[in-house]
Amino acid sequence: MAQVVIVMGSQSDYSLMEPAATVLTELGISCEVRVVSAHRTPQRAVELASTAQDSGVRVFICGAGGAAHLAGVIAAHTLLPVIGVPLSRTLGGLDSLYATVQMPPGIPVATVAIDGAQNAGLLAAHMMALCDADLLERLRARRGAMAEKVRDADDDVRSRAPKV
Ligand code: RP5
Repeated sequence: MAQVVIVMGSQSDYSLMEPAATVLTELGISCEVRVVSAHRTPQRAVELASTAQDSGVRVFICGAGGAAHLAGVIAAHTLLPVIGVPLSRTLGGLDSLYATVQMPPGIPVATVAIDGAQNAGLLAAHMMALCDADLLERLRARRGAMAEKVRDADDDVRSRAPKV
């Protein structure tokens, strides 16, 4: 199995969750994308979560909208780290945000922003970089490139701004 499993509650969530797969792939981390629902296929959710560690999975990323129990159900059945992505499917995503972030004590879910799938992918990469020096270097390079873009933008607006 892949190092990171990206799970979503419905195929209709795919476009919002794709950035997690994109960033992981850019960083050379293998990921598998699954549709498994905490409500509609609860047994499959339990089976996926409870067998993942022995299959070599290192991190779960779980995205769902509405009454989003997916990340919590996965977290309840594994000791792997679980990153939750609240999705803006209804109520602007606030329902999903609260459902994902407000886990009761004992079962943690590291929740990113509403529709924050890219950051979920990056956070998973940071976790994996704890014991992967090459990956750490790739993450450093990515940050360097990001900073360079901001410096270029700064130069650009400063050169174009009206002057007295
Ligand atoms: C949630 O219900 C899914 O994660 C999705 O965000 C939402 C709607 O699902 P569909 O009705 O589009 O399948 O469980």
